[in-house]
Amino acid sequence: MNFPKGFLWGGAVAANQLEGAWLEDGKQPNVTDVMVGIGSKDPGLKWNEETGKWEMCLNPDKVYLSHEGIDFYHRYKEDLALMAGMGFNCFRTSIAWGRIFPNGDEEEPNEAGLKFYEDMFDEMLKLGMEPCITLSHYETPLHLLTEYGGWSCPKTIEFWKRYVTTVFTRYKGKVKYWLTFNEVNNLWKNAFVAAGALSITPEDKNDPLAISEKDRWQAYANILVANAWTVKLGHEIDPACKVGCMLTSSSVATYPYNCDPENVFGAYQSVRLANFYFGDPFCKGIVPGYMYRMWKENDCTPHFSEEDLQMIRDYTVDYFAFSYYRSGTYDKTIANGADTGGITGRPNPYLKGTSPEPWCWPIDPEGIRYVLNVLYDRYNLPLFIVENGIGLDENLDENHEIKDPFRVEYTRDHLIQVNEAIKDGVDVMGYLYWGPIDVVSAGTGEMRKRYGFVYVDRFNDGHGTLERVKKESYEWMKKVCESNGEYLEEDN
Ligand code: BGP
Repeated sequence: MNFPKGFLWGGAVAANQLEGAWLEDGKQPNVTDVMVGIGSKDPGLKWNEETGKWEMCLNPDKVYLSHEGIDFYHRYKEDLALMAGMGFNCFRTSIAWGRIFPNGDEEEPNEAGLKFYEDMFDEMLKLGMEPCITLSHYETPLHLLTEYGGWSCPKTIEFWKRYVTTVFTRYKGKVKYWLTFNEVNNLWKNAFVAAGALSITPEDKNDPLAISEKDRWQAYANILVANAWTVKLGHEIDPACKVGCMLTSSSVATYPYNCDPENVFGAYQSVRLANFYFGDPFCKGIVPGYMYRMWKENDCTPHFSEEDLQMIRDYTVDYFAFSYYRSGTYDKTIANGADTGGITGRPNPYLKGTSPEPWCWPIDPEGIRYVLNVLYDRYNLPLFIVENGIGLDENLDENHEIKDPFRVEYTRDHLIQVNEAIKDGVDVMGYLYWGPIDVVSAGTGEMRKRYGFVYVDRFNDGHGTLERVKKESYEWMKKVCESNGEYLEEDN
């Protein structure tokens, strides 16, 4: 195989999907705390006529599994040891911004939060795993939204600069790989979660998700500026660290459904409006013309000052990190759909799905080779796969075990295509499997959609012992990581 020496092998999770302790040690609610899953249409917010603001109002009939997660907050040493036991040399998680600045606009940070992550990163390093840390994984402090409108308000840039300066300084020398905004390119369809944006002068006081296009695209502009500041501050505070962007890039594998020129251009345009519209500013320092055209035609052009545009030009990212789960198709005759896996569209007759479940995604290993080549050709930056994995409805068998050959097949087939991309000349930094331990699903807010090489005993209704059990795939992944991928040759 062709995996370079020093290739990063590991797994990825997110604070809001596994830590739990949602209000412990000073933390205040963030965006995901008021949602059962990021796809839910009714966040736990209600308009208060008295104060003239949105306020948290959770639905008593719903189970917010993320509030307890898998109790990683108290069990992370045990869990990180399980991860290192697979030969991981890298582990990705996020810092919950609301543990460091609970409401987001405080002058001083919360020491308990800073200490928690310092101990966690030290534990990773002790176990031989490089921390790869996401600064915001859908975890914008809720107060920034209800008080200011979140990212649609330029004040949030200043709060963000204070947050990243604090963590870059505190974790200098510990964290080499930083990621800015997880899958921020979901902004086009989910500004509330992806961009932490909320209208504080709502037209519809019954729908917190209703946001004007003007506010949506001003959030986009503010995030581009904040991303540039993150690169600048990261390099000034810790010259040894690398700052990358993180986009969902299943959408790059959007295939024209047939050779109708309108489907060919339509598929290409779909990729630009779902992925490159962030990749181009983050990696090339330009706000693309196809965005100005779209804004003009819809009368929602955001404001960029000359300083903003200069920052965006001067401070582009060091690498491009992305998630890949599946491909999609574009057919002009039907509307484009999307979920946490990426763009949907008409089902691809050449691909089979993961499972009969509603979250059944088509399996397309060649798609990851395609995405790696397209992104490398466009941006010529090191590429880091920081999410790829398969969610399955699994349960312990009578021997208290889980045999998961499907997960081995999915992961092997994708890694073999990553190897093909490396042979194509693509500079691939590493592969982090999404959900190496069962976590709360982002899209559906379920425990039932299990990704892990390690099972966690918790169920959708919230009950469970939280016991950890290695699945059969655990030993397979250990062989792959410890052999720097060579095992894939024997095992194929
Ligand atoms: C991505 C998120 C992750 C993860 C993944 C799988 O969008 O970055 O948080 O959840 O999707 O999606 P799901 O959990 O919905 O299966």
